[in-house]
Amino acid sequence: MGNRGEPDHKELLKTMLKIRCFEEKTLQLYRDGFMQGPTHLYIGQEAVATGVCAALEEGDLIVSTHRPHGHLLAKGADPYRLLAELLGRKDGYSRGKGGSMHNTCLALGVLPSSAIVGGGLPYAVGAALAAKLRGSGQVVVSFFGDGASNQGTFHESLNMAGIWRLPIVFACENNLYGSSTRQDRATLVKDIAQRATSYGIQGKVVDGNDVLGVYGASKAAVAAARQGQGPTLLEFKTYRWYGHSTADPGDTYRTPEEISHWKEKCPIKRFTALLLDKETLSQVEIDRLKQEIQWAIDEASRRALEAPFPVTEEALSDVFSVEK
Ligand SMILES: Cc1ncc(C[n+]2csc(CCOP(=O)(O)OP(=O)(O)O)c2C)c(N)n1
Ligand SMILES: [Mg+2]
Repeated sequence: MGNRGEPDHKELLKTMLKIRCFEEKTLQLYRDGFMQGPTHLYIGQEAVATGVCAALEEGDLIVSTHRPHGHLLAKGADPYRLLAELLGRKDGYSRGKGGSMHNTCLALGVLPSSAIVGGGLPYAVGAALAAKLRGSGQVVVSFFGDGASNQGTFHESLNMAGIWRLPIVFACENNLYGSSTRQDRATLVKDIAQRATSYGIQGKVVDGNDVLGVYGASKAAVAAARQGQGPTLLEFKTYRWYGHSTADPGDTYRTPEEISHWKEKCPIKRFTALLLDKETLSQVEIDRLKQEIQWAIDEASRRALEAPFPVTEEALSDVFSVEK
């Protein structure tokens, strides 16, 4: 998969299926009592992480959020190491001490993610400034939600990235809710992308359930960033199928009609229909792909459940702030 010419459609489907399958496994592990705390599922939003990351070059960087699994997998994370982290095992990306929301893999260009809503934007801007000063040619993507766009950090970050024309793409995943608050109760502008105007940068609304549309918009924004034209704010309209986290049933503030309306717009179903229609892949090939991914995730989960926990003696190593 590259960002020159057309993306590899089979790879795009594979990545979306991998994220879906991984998240279904995560939910099962949570329900079976193997995880220490709730986690935020990405099901329904797969096209965003997949399309955005497919538009990046290998050395480019991402900063994720409290809903990070999809972003990491799309950037090439190993499902085994990610599941190991979710289960608190020492093979995890943060050696079992970070859990779902704190995964880092510098080799893959995944900078530390944070549970602080809007907390990732300023250091994504810092990373973009570093890339510019070093002349590394890297582009940074900062993922965040609609809720985060009301944090001060969002506004300061867009302003600073704009005036310094930094190589960054702001990827806002508008899934209609910040926890249980509907976006239009918290934000009066119709489109969050409109806010780009305030900072003199480009803003664009994108159908976040259309992986090719996500890819196309991201590719253009990444190219502009790399060529020194500064940042773009992309707003991806999408929806999370499950509750805010596994601790939230998600059905007290959303109607069944709304949920089923968005399930109809499933990004995987939609892309699969397109591939079948264009005869890029046959139903048999798609079924085989799904089966292979399911086997790989089952195997990753089996290994992660057997993997050792970190030893007590290492409880304080790699921890940068310890209360005395
Ligand atoms: C600064 C801060 N405020 C509040 C919270 C609690 N919180 C966690 S996620 C969340 C909602 C975030 O909504 P959004 O940015 O739209 O992301 P989504 O969960 O929809 O992906 C809130 C309020 C937090 N983690 N950090
Ligand atoms: Mg949201």
